[in-house]
Amino acid sequence: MIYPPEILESMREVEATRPTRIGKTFPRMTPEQRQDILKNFHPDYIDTAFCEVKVGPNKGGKTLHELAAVLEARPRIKANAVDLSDPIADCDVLVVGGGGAGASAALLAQEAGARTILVTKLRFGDANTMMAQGGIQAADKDIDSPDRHYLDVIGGGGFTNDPDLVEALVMDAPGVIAWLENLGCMFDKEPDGSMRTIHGGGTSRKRMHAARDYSGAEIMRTLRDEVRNRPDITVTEFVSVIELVLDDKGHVAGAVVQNMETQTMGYIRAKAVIIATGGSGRLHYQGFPTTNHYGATGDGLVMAYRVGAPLSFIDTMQYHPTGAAFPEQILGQLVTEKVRGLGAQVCNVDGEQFVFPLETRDVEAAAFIRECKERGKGVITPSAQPCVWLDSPLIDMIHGEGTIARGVPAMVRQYKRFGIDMIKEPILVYPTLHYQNGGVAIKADASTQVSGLYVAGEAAGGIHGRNRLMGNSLLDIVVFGRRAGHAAGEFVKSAALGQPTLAHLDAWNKELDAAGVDGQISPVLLPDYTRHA
Ligand code: MEZ
Repeated sequence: MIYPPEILESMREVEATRPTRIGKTFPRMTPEQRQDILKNFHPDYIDTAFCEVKVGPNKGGKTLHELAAVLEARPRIKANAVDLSDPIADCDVLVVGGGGAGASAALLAQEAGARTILVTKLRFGDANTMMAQGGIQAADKDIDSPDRHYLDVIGGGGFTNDPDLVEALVMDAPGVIAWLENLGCMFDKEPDGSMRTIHGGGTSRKRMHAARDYSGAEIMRTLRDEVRNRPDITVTEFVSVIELVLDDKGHVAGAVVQNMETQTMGYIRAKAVIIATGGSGRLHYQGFPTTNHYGATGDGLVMAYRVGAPLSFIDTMQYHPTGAAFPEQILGQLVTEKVRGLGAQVCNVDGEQFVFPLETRDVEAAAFIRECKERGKGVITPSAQPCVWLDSPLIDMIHGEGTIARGVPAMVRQYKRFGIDMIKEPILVYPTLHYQNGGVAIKADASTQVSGLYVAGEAAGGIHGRNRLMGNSLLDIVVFGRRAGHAAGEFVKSAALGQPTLAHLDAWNKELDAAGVDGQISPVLLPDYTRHA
């Protein structure tokens, strides 16, 4: 028990109301209430956080200042910096990124017969995939169907999603679960051997499949083992892609890579490139802490944008309602939605419920912000962080002793390190930057407007519209990773490369000059947390 006295006082209120709250969940909002709370309290609606894009395919559109800064930035290299006549490696398909989307893409590209190289700027598996806890959605039970899943995804996305992408997502989902299981992924099962599934925010059926609360790590382990077991896929770690190379006809022709340790650069020639570089939480939009891994700096968006690929939904980010708010050492880290899926309620400083625990993430996060900022009913931590209670002890009271320990063991351990026993004590949470809703615009085969360029996973945009539901990210990385790998593998069978060139960098610099933009340098590669005087 490490809560300071003023917080303990509020915790006693939560304990006092707990018996009266069992079986009495706060009602869901009406569609009108949802719209209202989003417009007034969701960070996506803070006008001053956004600006107009000045250059590139999205010119005239709107994005967050932090993303504009990296999109409208100068390249790391000049067009003549690398000898493109002497590649350091040659392949059919180059996969950029070592998370679940990249691994899935590499597997399918290899199965299509493509000579495949996967490069990743950190270790293979250092990715947001690894950080995803609560589960992966798939309508693979009799009580459910892909069309129900489809409606949930579209409703969760505010009816803005690209319908073709959603169709691909939900139709492939049952097959993806079977594929992963076949590769050795250990999903939670009921005693009769059937899949154990629970609800997530915005789901109309229990279709969240999990591996305890380390679902992403289990999926990543499975995919990484499979890639490693196929010797004809080359995996190179600690090598970042810093620019895409085109040929003289405008097709993608590989990439310039940089060794993260020695800084030496080289050209990898490829007939197709799959960007699977993940999200950009480490840009800390609007000053939010993040659940994202250390390398989530939006590099793929930057490089695809520079070769002319339009981006979609770059004016919306996902703030996961339950980021850890206390203790300070874990500020912003993920407290999985599974905790609410198992029955934990959300309470204010007086121990009162104020929101249905499984509203869609955008609405749930906005409700937390309203409770703290407008109603003044948040708890304030010693570091002045407003937050609300997540009443985790309810779970064992509803489902029986041992449910929390079995369901979210990693989370229990995380809090125990700081002297908090979430089985017996509630925990403090506040929205944290979790997911990049948008990204490079793709078609259902993960292709883009640039010939030979494919994008999968969090770097792609359109699947989730303006808000993603829990468990659809672990799903989309595999669905679109597989689709990208397959499509790129087929594409390269008839692709013929022309002369490789980086001339687009000169054109890009001229466009920046003409727009009067003298930006920073990107891709960022790694966040800079050093203090500058
Ligand atoms: O899909 C996600 O973002 C996810 C599984 C997160 C979580 O709350 O566990």
